[in-house]
Amino acid sequence: MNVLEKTFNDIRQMKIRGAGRIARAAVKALEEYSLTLNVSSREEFTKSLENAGEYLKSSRPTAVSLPNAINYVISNFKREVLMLENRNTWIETFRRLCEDFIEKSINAIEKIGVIGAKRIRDGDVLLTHCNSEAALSVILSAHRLNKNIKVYCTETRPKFQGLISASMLSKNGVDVTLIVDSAVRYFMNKVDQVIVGADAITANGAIVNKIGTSLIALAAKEARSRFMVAAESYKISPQTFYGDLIIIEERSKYEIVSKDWLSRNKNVRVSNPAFDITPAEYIDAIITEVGIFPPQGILILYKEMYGFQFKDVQG
Ligand code: RUB
Repeated sequence: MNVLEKTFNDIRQMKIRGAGRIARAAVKALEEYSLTLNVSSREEFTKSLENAGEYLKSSRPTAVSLPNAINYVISNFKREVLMLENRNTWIETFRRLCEDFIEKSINAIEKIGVIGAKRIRDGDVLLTHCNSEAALSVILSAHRLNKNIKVYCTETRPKFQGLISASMLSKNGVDVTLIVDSAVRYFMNKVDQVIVGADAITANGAIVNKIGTSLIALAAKEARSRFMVAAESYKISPQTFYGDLIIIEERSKYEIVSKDWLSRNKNVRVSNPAFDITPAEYIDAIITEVGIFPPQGILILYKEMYGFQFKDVQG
């Protein structure tokens, strides 16, 4: 199995998971793959990277960080490679672009922590869902500033990523309580702020995150608790401005029930969407590496950072 197949399988089987980690793993795989390419023309080299990129993009459909990261390194490469004559310089340029993306995306998580921690007050009770590096960065950064915080972690059925968060926070000395997903409303009156990550941010400021997030947002709104999202700017999907929808991944029913149970209950249909959509009106703010934005301002941020140009839509 080559590096592309291994990374594809690891992402699909969720050995590598979480939107940021998926993006970095895919870029690293592309970088390693580029070193193995034995081609003599720029065009062939670029085409091979594009094909490999499309293959990796198809590993999981929802996290926009994955296509955005791949498009970012390949489109920058295509711009730079026009000036380069020999194979070694193409490889070196692509390697630099990949490493640059990986470094920037790790720094972004740090920065989100620094910025987001300012919004957490001493004595705050927080709630987080699933396992998001960006959300945990905010919580841990507040903890390091000696803010006295308590955190509820949902277990996050069916894959229990909440246990990873609870364990990580607790190992870092944070006061953590693990709860089942359906207990969220029961505890919400005690919660000052919910903080979650995102797999995608749409042009109208909605976020796509682990299934159950939108229900938590609903409970937070009812209880007047703040609902904060921590996400790197490369999770914004400009394509949603033109009407494209984020595809919600449907995962195996066997993540929920055993084969044995299903064989005894043949008429029961099982549905297992992995993500849901929280509309902008349920979100107080989106914490990014460059600052805190109201969800409705997200396209302006994207335009400013990535030079997004409105294009003419062809029929
Ligand atoms: C993970 C999940 C995370 C986001 C953000 O889902 O929904 O909240 O990916 O994570 P899964 P991060 O476990 O199915 O990949 O902030 O680490 O990018």
